[in-house]
Amino acid sequence: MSIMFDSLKKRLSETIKAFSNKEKEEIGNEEPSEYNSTIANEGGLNEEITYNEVPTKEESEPKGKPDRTESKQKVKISGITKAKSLLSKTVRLRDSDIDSFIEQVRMILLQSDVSFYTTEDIIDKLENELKDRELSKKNLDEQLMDSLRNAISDIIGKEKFDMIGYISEKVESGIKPFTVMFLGFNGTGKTTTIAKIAYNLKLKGKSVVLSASDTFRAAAIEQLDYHAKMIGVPIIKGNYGADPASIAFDAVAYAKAHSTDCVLVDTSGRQETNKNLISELEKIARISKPNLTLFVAESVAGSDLADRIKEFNSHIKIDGLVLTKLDCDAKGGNAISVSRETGIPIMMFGVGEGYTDIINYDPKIILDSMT
Ligand SMILES: Nc1nc2c(ncn2[C@@H]2O[C@H](COP(=O)(O)OP(=O)(O)OP(=O)(O)O)[C@@H](O)[C@H]2O)c(=O)[nH]1
Ligand SMILES: [Mg+2]
Repeated sequence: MSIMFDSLKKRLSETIKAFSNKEKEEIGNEEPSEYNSTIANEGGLNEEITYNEVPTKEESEPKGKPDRTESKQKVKISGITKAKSLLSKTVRLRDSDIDSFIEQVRMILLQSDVSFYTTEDIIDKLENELKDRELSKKNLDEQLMDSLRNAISDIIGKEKFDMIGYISEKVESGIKPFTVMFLGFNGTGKTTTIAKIAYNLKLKGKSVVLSASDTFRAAAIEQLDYHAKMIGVPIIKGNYGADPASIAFDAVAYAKAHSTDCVLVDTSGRQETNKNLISELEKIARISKPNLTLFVAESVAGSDLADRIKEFNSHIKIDGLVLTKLDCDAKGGNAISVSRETGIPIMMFGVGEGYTDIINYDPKIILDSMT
């Protein structure tokens, strides 16, 4: 099962195609003498404009942050240059055209739940990529897409994360048991993610014990028990209503007694606003002393996800995020911006309901899924 940001990918590529076709058409159809008046009209300028030679690099170099309004007042391409541009294989986009293209990209990103600040950062970088650049007419759309990829890549970075490798290394370096606690809102995929990680750890030869510390939700214990049996790992469980921290304590004690490599602690879903449930979580963390705390969130969550995680993180330090349900036609925005907004790295993606439907975080996957 692969990640699908289908609608975002489709919208971005359609926008880029339409824009580059329009540009190519205009370049092809315009006569040099008419070109300048088109620019004047598009810029909304009523005054008469004298067309000068193309400014030198020094002249056109923006001082500090580029002022779009100011740059619109300048007409960059003379009749002579346009004639050259008709013949040449390259084109330099007009500021007004870059503006309208960028505006469309901005809308698509915002509507796909990329946060406001991250969107603005991507837009700034895209603007810098496109401004004053000679682009080849032949594959204009590919170059625009490359520019967008570069802009997004700057935001999401290049670092991958290998969860199973990371845990294995820690265990081998003597941190044993290595305890991972899972938390998050209701129904985001915590228990399923635990099962997936247990399955993959076992596959890599690591021993695992599960802690059924969701003693609250109906059937939560049976759900984890079912996975434990399917995967073939032990589970420590109590009764419903039992103290979840004491179950986690028992699981860690079991791991110590049996020389088990990892303890995976399930917890019940909760909202960041519920003080009692948050303090219950603090107690589980205090008693089980997790080496890693993972927040499991749905990639389909809205654009307020980062703020909600930050609130959670102010009570319990979250080391990493797992974004689930990326197979459910997620808008994709959270995968781009949630890490930057919260300062917490995404470590894994859930991409289905099966044990193998989990993949390590890799920024290239995000880029390939949306551009
Ligand atoms: N399509 C898809 N479904 C998922 C994924 N992860 C979990 N699910 C499904 O989401 C539903 C909820 O998963 P759980 O693992 O029970 O979620 P939870 O966070 O433990 O839920 P609570 O304990 O009730 O808070 C189940 O039907 C899972 O099969 C995923 O990556 N993709
Ligand atoms: Mg659960």
